[in-house]
Amino acid sequence: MIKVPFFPMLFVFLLFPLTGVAAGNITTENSYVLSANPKTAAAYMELFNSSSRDDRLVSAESPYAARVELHTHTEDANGVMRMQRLDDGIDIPKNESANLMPGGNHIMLMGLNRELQPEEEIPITLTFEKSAAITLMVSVKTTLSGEETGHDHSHAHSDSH
Ligand SMILES: [Cu+2]
Repeated sequence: MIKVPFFPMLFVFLLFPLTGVAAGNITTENSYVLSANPKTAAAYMELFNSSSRDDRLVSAESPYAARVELHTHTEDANGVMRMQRLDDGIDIPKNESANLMPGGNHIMLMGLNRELQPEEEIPITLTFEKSAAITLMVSVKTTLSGEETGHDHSHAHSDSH
């Protein structure tokens, strides 16, 4: 006689939300948002694919942004870094991470309906080709300008007051 496998129990367990960062086979770490100006911001994070199949981040959205696009940076002939939209999404190979970071791939939030405040958390929903969509709360780090350059500028502003 065949024993009843315990997998159904395991499956039910996995359906419980794990603090909102783990669902399906994609997990996120070290997520944060940098806002360059009142209308745009970029989200960065590490996406880890623990499944046995390649996956892909295909889109993202946030209730605070009119439009969210997946971007990368490419260097043009003059050595100037420019943002470029990734229409095919961002690959997350099996058992590997996709690292979204300043100067590289990022999630671009455009048309913010209000100015983001440092330390607040904003919801971003990620949609994948295969894994279930996840919504995570991403904290806003700073509102430094020039965040898209990938350099860690620490400008000494000479405010006259
Ligand atoms: Cu961008």
